This record gives sequence, C-alpha cells and structure tokens, in this order.
Amino acid sequence: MYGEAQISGDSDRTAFRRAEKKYKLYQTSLGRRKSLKPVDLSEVFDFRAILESYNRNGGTPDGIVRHQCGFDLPVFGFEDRPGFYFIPGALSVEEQCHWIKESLLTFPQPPNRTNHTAIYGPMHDLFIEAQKKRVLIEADSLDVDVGFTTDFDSINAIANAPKWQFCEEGSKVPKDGSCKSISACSLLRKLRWSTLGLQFDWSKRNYDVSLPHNKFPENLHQLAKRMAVPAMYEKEEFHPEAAIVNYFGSGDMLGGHLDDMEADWSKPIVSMSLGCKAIFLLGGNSREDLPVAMFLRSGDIVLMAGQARECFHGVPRIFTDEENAEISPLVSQLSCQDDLCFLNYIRTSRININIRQVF
Ligand SMILES: O=C(O)CCC(=O)C(=O)O
Repeated sequence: MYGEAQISGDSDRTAFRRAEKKYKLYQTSLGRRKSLKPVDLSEVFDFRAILESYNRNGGTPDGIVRHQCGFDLPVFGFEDRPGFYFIPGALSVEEQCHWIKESLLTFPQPPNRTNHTAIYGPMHDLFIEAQKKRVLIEADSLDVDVGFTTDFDSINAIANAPKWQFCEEGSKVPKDGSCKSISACSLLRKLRWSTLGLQFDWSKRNYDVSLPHNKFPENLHQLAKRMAVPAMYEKEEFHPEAAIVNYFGSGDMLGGHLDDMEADWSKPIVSMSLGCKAIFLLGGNSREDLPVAMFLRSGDIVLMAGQARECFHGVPRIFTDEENAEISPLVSQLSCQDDLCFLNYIRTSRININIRQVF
C-alpha cells in the first residue's frame, strides 16, 4: 500500500490511478537544483474554507451538505457520497500536540507492532533513541563475551536476548565491516505504521487476536467514541478496538485501498490527521470511479461509515514545505526546548490515526 512517489507502467489505467498521479509529488532535478512539478489544486475541496464561508453566510457550495446531526461541531459531507463525514478542525492545537507525542513515544512501543517489527523484532523507545543519535546493531555483531556457562537462566537469557540492540554510535562493534547496523534516526524516518489494540496482520490482511496486545488506550477510546457520533445510529455506541497509526514523510503516499477487514461496516472508521497538510482521495466501489480530492489538515477528523466503507480511498500527497504544510499553530505550541524534538519531526511529517471497531 505504501510507496514512494514513482511513475509505474500502469499508472494511469484507472480513474483512481490517474487522480493519484495528478496529485503526487514529482521532483525534477536540473543539475543540482531540485524543483517540484507544479500541481493543479483547483479541484481539491477545502473544508476549512467551506466552514469559514458557512459561518459567514450559512451556505455550502454545490454538492456539499452540512449534516444536521446535532453534533457540537459543524460536520460536512458530499451530497452523492453517503456515509462520509468531514469535521474540520475537530481537535484543538493542544489535543493535536498530545496525539503527536503519543504517536511517537507510546504507540510504537511493544507489544504494538510496527513495520520494523518483522525485521528487527520488538523495538523499544525508537523516538528517544533517535534523539540520542543511537544505532541499532545486530546483537551477534556486538563484542560481548558470554563465556561458557551451565547456568540455565543465563543460557535462556542469551537465547531470548533481543537480536538487535540500540547502542552508542561506534561502541563495541567489530571494525571488520561484518556488523549490521542502522541508525535510530533512519529507522524513525522509515517508521510507516504502528498498530494499537487488536493487532492487524498485514501479510494475512486480518486482525490476529492471538498476537499479544494492550487494551485500546482509554483516552483515545473516549475521543473516538465522541467523534464517531455523527456517523452512528441513534442509541448505538462506537467501541474502538484497534487503530492503525500511519506515519508519512515527504514523498510518501498511501495508495488507493479499501478498509474491509472489520466485521460490521455500518460502524465508522474515525480518522484523525496530525501535522503536515495532505490530499485525500475518496473514490467509489471500483477504482474506475472518479475520486473527489480534499485537503486534510492537522486537527481534521474524517468518518467513513456505511456505503463510504466500501469506497476506495488513499493519500497521494503530503505537503512538507513551509508554505503549504500549514502547521503554524503546531510550530508555536511546540516551540519550547523540551518539545523541539517533536516539532522537528512534525515539520516534515504527517501522522494519521484511524480507529476501528473490529467486531
Ligand atoms: O492517512 C489517512 O488520512 C488515511 C489512512 C487510511 O486510509 C488507512 O490507514 O486505511
């Protein structure tokens, strides 16, 4: 699903692919100068502008509806796309900062799995290790003398020791080039997803309830339950059981896909955007259906329920340049010394937390 922006042979076979191609990042190099291919954003819906105009004159553009659902924030949608709800600026800047920190410090912690787990095993404190500029080293390469022992506890400890360990750069490593290592900074840049609550098995594309997992975080549960209300039938409650946290860097995209692994599609997916602005594509049941494009900004929440659950969707573009990322409230909020590490990350990144009821 993930991919760097690249042109592939069949890239314009379907309407969805054509839209992805239209919006994704193309960098051209002229000598040493890199420039971005200009992109036509005139057809991208901007729900923040729609909200501002609604607040001024009570109207919405053709094709856009304001859902009258008694929710305490304005909720918009498309006339011809039932089940899709857009809540612009749903999260305060403080809430956004809180979830950015959680997404970097807490959510990737074992037993939650990340895209790194299959290669390196459970990995603790990646964000902190990256700030310390430490390096992940294959334990076999470390110059640790375990000696000879008949003590079964020691033998078990050695057998169960993590295969990869974070170390100071340059420490204890043989100098013969045999050592496998990767910097924590580089791993952080390559962090693509982590999973909360019930763990999603990407290879089998289903939830593997046998995998060890923590209870779904209570404060995220409460937030998602509150935000899901516009998409819920009366007297029903949303029970979040799992979430996928997506991490995007410059040039990353999330290809068109369906979220179809949950049992009950009447229940919404609650999807929160944090950090740099992105373009979201909402298509139809087939990749042949022409998708609509819209901006997603930090603090926006999208709900996809019912018919919208059966629609292809994806994120072809994030904007990491200062002018277009639109993260100035986060820049002000995260400017104290202790928060600069989060600011440095989010200046060129986007995080999406999408929360699901699985059963
Ligand atoms: O990043 C987003 O806004 C959408 C994420 C998504 O579609 C997914 O994880 O299934």
